[in-house]
Amino acid sequence: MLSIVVPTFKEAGNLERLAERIDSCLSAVEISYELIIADDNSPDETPEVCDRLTKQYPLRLVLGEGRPRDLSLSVIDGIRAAKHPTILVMDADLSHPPEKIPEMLAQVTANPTAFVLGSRYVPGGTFDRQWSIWRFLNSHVATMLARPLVKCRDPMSGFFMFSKDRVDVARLRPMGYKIGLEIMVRGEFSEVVEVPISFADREIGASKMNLDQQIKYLRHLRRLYLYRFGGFAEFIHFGAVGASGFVIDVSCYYLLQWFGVPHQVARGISFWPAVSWNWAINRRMTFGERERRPRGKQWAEFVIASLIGFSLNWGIYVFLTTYIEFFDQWRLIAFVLGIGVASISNFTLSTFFVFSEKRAR
Ligand SMILES: Nc1nc2c(ncn2[C@@H]2O[C@H](COP(=O)(O)OP(=O)(O)O)[C@@H](O)[C@H]2O)c(=O)[nH]1
Ligand SMILES: [Mg+2]
Repeated sequence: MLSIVVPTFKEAGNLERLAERIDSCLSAVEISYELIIADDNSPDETPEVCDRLTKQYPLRLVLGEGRPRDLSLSVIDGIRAAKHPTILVMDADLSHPPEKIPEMLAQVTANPTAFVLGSRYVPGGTFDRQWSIWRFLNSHVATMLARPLVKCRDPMSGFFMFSKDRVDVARLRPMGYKIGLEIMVRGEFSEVVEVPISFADREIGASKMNLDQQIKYLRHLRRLYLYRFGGFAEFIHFGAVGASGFVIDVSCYYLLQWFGVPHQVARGISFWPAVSWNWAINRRMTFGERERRPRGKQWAEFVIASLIGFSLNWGIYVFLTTYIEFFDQWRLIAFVLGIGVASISNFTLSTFFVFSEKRAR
């Protein structure tokens, strides 16, 4: 009672071996299944090969329509088309060993609320050691970035199984490659169970992973962090952007003086590149999921919000150090309090006014 969804793009050369290996290990233990090839209109022999395989195996071809090609969206097409209550997703290139499917199915059967993941990074799991240092680093960093979102060792894995009723497919909003991560984060699972796998490098065809996909992954991550941590994720991001603006501010301040500009004037000028930088990055990234509005007006609003923040920052410092003995002795505390209140004010004004458009989830 298993629906196997395989996203494909230009995998004609792998399909026969894939179908054959899946069938031989599932018929041996009498697991009934369907194999859904979720293809994105590959410009190769995929339709012909599928036609031929349909006569031999319980295989169906589902084609992506009316959207740019996207691995995750193809998997969603496949899940929608699935007839059985349990879904398995795997790659077509035989990186994922079909022989592990019975073990994964046993786990889902034992606990239907679990998300079962084929994992390279638990004891017993392996991957091809021929990975270049670049590929290894890349995968490692990508994995670290996803760790706060899910409790598992291999959140990047594309080999996973779950009960369909744990996920509201209409609410998934993935992009790019990491559909497993998307489902883990947005589905209702009691736990992630990792089954060790030996990940093999593909022998036929080529990988479609590229820089474009990696940038998509970062955007996808941001979306998931917002979903999981909401405004708090925005606040942290906003703070990091603020810190980078501070660096620009200080650099300009010194650079201008180096060119002979008096320090009071330098202070007045350096604010502008810093605040413009903060505005631009917040517009593109921190609040990038929100609808955009015309630049000029929004920039002016952000400047006003920042000036209010700066006045608060300065006012608090002067007030505390002038009227309260304690703060006059511990000026740094007054300094930090000023920055703290100003950050909250800046963030509040930004989130409710300057970038007030509703966030898409
Ligand atoms: N439908 C669909 N499948 C894709 C797309 N890109 C990759 N795939 C499939 O997703 C699986 C994993 O892709 P692969 O290129 O092997 O990525 P890698 O394992 O990270 O190198 C393979 O079965 C690919 O054919 C796409 O844009 N659309
Ligand atoms: Mg692959």
